[in-house]
Amino acid sequence: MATEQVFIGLGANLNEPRQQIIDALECIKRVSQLSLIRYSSLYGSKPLGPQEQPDYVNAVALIETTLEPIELLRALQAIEKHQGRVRKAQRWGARTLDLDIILFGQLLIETEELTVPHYHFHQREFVLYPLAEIAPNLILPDGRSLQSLIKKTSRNGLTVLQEGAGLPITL
Ligand code: ROI
Repeated sequence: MATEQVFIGLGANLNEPRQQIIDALECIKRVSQLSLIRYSSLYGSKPLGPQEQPDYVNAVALIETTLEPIELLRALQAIEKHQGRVRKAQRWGARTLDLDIILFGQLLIETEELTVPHYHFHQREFVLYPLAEIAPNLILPDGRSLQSLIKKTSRNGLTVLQEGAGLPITL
């Protein structure tokens, strides 16, 4: 497959969530056929869904890959599993690590396992603002600009926890 630019959303709210995100970025770097190009700061966000769970740490990463979408999904699921994610019955409950494919080049994918662009991301402040930090001029496959979505989405208490440069990662 040709090289595609892919944005990945990272989220965690259990077991030292900041460290979960940093470890996940390190793991992503080690996947073959994939390069980690850029990543956002770490953000603190209020839980979307049930409120009786801890705040989240969120970030977005840009990678380049020659993997097929389903192969990338499998690689990300392996990292989630490696970092102790157990899929629970409760929908929208707390999680040690969530890795979502937000955009895969300009592809539209709709299968049982994978929907790209990621459903609802265009209303989620904890995806849009980190995304804008690393790709401010992004245009979505449907022609909308990222900036137009941001204008419609409040920060909802989103805070920068740690500037990107604070991560112990060398690209
Ligand atoms: N809420 C926030 N703030 N961040 C997330 O990454 C996140 N992920 C989820 C649900 C449970 C929907 N809520 C979230 O999967």
